[in-house]
Amino acid sequence: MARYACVLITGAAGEIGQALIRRLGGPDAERPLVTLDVHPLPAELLPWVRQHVIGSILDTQLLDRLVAEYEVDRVYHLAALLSTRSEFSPALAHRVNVEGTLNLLEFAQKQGESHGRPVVFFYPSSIAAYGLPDLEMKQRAGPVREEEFNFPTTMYGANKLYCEHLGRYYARHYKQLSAEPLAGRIDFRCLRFPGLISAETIPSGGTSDYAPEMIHAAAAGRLYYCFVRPDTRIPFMAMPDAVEAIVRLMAVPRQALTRLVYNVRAFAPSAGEIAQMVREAFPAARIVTQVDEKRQRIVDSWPADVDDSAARRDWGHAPRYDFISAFRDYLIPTIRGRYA
Ligand code: AKB
Repeated sequence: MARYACVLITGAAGEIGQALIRRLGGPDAERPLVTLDVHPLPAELLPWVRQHVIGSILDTQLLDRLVAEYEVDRVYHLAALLSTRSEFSPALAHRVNVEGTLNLLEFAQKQGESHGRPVVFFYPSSIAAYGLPDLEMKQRAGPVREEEFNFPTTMYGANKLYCEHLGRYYARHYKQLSAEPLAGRIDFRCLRFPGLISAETIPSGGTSDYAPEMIHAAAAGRLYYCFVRPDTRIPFMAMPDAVEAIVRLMAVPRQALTRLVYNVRAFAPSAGEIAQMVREAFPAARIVTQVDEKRQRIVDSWPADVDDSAARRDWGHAPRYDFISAFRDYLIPTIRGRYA
């Protein structure tokens, strides 16, 4: 069977997946995209990919078939259950988020061995990997560096932090006692994303979802019950900047990277400031605070902001959108078109 050098994207039907396909796929794509998800891709994305496989990252036979069929030299492993969803089904979350990632790392290792060079592996971690002990510390901590407060309070956060370590193991120490020479270790690269806001898609199952949900509800003329207090603050980033960050990180020569895991962020408004911005854009917006104590506790454990200076220094992370321009130049015009 023909083998193509290509890119594998898991979780391709999710928010980041769809945005990444539009950026990496299509007729001018450097490498064809093979995508994998338990859900079908939206029909308009099918021309952008070589093949969309409907299946699970837990299906190792399926992954073995992909190893045999394709020469994958880049993996974007996006599939995961997000933080709120994971709290309802922690054991399932562990299977999907941890065993699934282990399966993909094994897949990438086998691919690298069979074609004699390391597969470049992108893994999206999250601010959920942090856990601050209380609100006072959240206010005092300032922008948090990668190695600080690594005490997640959610299954999802624990999964993300552990999978960062798994990535480090596969990149630096895999089978260190084995006598057989290794053809190449995985080139593991990871971003700790803040909350992401897309104008094109609506997230599901996350705890940072109050921001995108508020905006999409206002544009659609729907009442929105915001599940966190107005003073709640975490970092965010517009989806095009998240995709740009992934593309930049993946393009940089390995020697330029001083770490495996990088914080990224663009702005850090409170929920009240987001609501204010939404009301200015959509004067008829109806936003009512109805705190969900459990989800509030999760967001309260996440940092009010993160320090992304390593990403800026090492590979030029430079988000195009700040809080105001994200609304003015990206969210409002695109979302207006969507609900017109
Ligand atoms: C979530 O809320 O679970 C995600 C995240 C912050 O990683 N959006």
